[in-house]
Amino acid sequence: MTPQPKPEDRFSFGLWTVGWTARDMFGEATRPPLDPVEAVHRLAELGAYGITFHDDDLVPFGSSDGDRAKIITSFKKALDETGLVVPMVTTNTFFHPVFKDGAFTANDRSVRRFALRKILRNLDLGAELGARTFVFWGGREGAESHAGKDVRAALDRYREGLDLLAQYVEDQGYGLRFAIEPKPNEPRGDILLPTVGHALAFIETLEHRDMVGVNPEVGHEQMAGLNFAHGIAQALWQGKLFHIDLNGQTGPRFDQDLIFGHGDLLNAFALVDLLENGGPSGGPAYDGPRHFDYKPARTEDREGVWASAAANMETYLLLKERAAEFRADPAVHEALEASKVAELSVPTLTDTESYADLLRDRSAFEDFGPDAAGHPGYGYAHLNQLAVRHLIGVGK
Ligand code: GLT
Ligand code: MN
Ligand code: MN
Repeated sequence: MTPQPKPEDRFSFGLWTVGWTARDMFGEATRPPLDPVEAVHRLAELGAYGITFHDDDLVPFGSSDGDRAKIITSFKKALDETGLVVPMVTTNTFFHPVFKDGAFTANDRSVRRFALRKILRNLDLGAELGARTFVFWGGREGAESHAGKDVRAALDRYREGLDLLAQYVEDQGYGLRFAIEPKPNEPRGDILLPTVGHALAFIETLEHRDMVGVNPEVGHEQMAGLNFAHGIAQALWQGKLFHIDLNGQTGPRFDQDLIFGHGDLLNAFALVDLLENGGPSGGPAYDGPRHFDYKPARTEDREGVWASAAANMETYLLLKERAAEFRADPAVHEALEASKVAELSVPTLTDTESYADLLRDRSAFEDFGPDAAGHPGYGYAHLNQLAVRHLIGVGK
């Protein structure tokens, strides 16, 4: 039986994903523009619960106030008709030529002031539509040259901008949280805050650090050769996984934005297992939206777009089923035991011990047998093969 997505699964899609007309660096659009109202209806029919957008995805850049109001009204009507929600909103600070050197970190100060105004206006819209998360993807915040960008000054300006926006959200009582989306490169040669780790470290320097977390994207970490599930585990560990962009990528290369699971499937399995079963008592470790940020391939027509949207959700649900079976399998329990996985949760010193006690403990060093302790294997190969068997569907 193929699992059917339901609103409780909390699947959401960017309007720019299913709405992508497939114009790329090398060729014209292969699909006509998609009306946001139609996107809302089709996504609701497919079982999604949410839709997200950049200001300019919904209201074209430069629209008059009158047109803007009309577009927002018809979009809200579609939301009311379908029950679809807007869990997240983001701002386009990368498409227009004015942002070619960045938004928060453009060398030109007037561009930075314009960017802040554009974002402030979009914060109002996000709050009006009930969004809980506001994403910042700094695609143009970066450089191709060495001396042209003072990185430390750029980080000062990035922080200044986020501090100002967070203060605004707090003063307005919007209840929005910010999520920074890292990416190592593309469109800039090098982008600032290139990985989850860089973003987490930067967040700690912010004035309103409690309301700022990360929005990691599968492909972006994998472009940098990193283990996505590990990055997510650290973000969870630091209480900073505010949102997530699910898609597929096959190793370090350009940003492929494939359907979720259509890249590194084993890491996608590890990720779903972590999100769904990695909580303290074996339940979900993350309760936010499962947001798909992919690009329907240029080869797909409109129906292919909806098939690909459905494929994202189906893959997630199938992996969730396989992960539940993996966790319930007695052979897996035995293997976890043999690999001493639970022992890692036991603190290395007891809570009454100090380093002085450790220094006095002869069994920890003088009488310890490193050769004997270094002898047995950990059995990870067997454990991983059990995961592969479950993933392939022959685990039972
Ligand atoms: C852009 C980017 C995505 C970001 C979006 C949010 S826009 O398409 O490639 O990864 O999530 O700004
Ligand atoms: Mn991407
Ligand atoms: Mn993304």
